[in-house]
Amino acid sequence: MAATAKEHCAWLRNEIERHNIQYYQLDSPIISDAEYDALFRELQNLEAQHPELATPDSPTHRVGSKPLKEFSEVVHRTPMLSLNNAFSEEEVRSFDERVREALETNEVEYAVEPKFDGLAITLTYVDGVFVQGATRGDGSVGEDVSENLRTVRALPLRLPQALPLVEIRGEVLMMKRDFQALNKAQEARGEKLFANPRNAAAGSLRQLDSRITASRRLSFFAYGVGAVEGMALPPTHGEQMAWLKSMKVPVAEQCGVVQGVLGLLDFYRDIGAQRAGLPYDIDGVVYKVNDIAKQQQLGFVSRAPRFAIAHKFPAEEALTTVLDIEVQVGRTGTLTPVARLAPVFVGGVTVTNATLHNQDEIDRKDVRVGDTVVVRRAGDVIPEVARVVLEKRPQPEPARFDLHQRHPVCPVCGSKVAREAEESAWRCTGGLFCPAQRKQALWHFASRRAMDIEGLGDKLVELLVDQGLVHTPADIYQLKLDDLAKLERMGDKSANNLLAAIEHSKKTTLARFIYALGIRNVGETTAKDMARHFGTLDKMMAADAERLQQVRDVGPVVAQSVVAFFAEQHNIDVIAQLRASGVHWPEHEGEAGQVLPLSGQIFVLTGTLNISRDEAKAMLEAQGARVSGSVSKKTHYVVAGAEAGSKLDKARELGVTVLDEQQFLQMLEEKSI
Ligand code: D41
Repeated sequence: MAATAKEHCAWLRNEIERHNIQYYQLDSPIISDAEYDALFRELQNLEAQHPELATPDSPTHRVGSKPLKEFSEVVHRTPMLSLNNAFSEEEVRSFDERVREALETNEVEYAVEPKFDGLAITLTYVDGVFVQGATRGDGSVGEDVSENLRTVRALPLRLPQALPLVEIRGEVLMMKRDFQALNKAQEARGEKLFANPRNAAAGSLRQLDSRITASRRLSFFAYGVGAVEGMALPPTHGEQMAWLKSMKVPVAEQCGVVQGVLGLLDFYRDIGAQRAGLPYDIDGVVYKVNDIAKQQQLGFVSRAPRFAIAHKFPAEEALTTVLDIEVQVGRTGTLTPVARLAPVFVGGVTVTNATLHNQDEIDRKDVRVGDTVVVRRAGDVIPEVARVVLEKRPQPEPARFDLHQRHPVCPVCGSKVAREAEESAWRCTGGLFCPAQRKQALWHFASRRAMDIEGLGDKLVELLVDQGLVHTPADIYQLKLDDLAKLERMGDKSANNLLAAIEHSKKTTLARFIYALGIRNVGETTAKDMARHFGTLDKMMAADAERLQQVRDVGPVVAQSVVAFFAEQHNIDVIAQLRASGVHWPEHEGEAGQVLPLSGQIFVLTGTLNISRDEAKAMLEAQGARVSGSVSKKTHYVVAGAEAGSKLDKARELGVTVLDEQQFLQMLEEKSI
């Protein structure tokens, strides 16, 4: 007898989820992609014909939906902690020692697992149904990526047991084979390639259009349970992971339980040996005290638990040859030597350049063109040349590399290069005449913490300079719709958005404006100090080196850079043009002449506030206060938000006044003028 539509629907769903588990959890697909797609389409058709058969947990919901405008914020029910790292056996031994001492025991049982190189997320199931997924964010607040996670076939849309609440923590990642297939497809479509599986996973998870996420094959592995209601969880981490597995949640096969530090180190070696053959990237292993009650006894330091540690694999190294040594010209003209390398795959990416920092570094390592070198790359760090393999140096020996001999003039603009006494870096003296410096100066000017012109990034600046549309920051404010619409890849809509962003940036602050000028040695903090001290740009421009040094933390070097900057007529002209175009900021008397309500008061912000940190900082600084990152005897006030940690403890220890958010806002209101 033919199965009813309802029965067939159920069979198809079951079959599809079974193949998901085969592919994502067991790493052993038993049907081809085409066969899988056929099952999927059959289910889609059946549900279309019989809408009454659709269920919220059907795999057909994994296709994505309308793009979002932005992700909303999710406050985690319990914070998502971070992990401390150990890079050596010694550090693992001292971790174990600390744990044993705190627990007053001779040997500890540990849960061990691979450390996935993915993105930490939290999943929420209500009454057994997947309702929300969020990124870790800062640990307290993440982004709601539910629509994207719903498309991830590796995670269940319904748990077999319908508990009122289950929170699952884990890592989203992309398997090596899916990453390779994705890049192949990207290449065929002429789209950008991802550097490594982690970037591909991150890029896919943070898509506002979940249909794109659905087209990428993301995987997921759980590493723990958050809040649970409706049952008591088993008392060890290992058993909790086994419970997750019984809930059809993917758990790494390598997870286990070992005894003592020797068990940890065995596991590390074991997984290290398997690493290259695993279907996904891992960057170490994680050790956790197995007994949950003991975990609680150990507690946390700041945001990382004392009961767990990540034991990282060493930075990857690879051999390659130096094809050439070139120089790049930085924003302030610094010439940075860069080794062009024969492409080599290391630490998950293909490396073709490595920084050599400066001449001193080249001398110290004695890197020459033609040398065989060891390149090293760890995590997101810029690749570097670790050392030269002297035995492999070509014969006859290539000459030592002398940057100044090779580049007596700037390779971009041909200006003279110069080096100040006691400085190791050579600089192009061309200033804004040099296109390389001009582009970076413009990019800095527009950047988020400077004038904050959204959409004016490095690519667009490059285009605007190369097309001759923009020479100085003042030219940005003269751009017209016609100029922009002519540019490659710029439609009317983006052109209008950019013009709106430019218009918006005209209203700024003196500190941002000073920072945006890109004066050598004047970073964000110095710019703020200058703005606070002088109150008006004219006063700052009129100050000599001696007056400038009355600003907090300003010494002769910074003062000289400021004097030199304002001594250039060109810079004065650009500033005048900017002001004439409507760039403006509130001016005041300046601290030099007047004391603000919170002058001299040092604040520390900690925990999660309802307003953003940047906002709170700006409000305080506007009243003359300083905001510091750490609590000391000099601190006057600590503002403590939700889940404040060690800084709050320190404040109490030192007897520093602690304000909650409401008291803080009230104080600002009262002190305001
Ligand atoms: O595989 C991982 N990347 C992994 C991450 C793991 N296996 N276990 C983890 N355990 C934790 C604690 C112990 C804090 C619950 C983690 C992470 N945290 C983690 N925290 C932030 C990112 C990842």
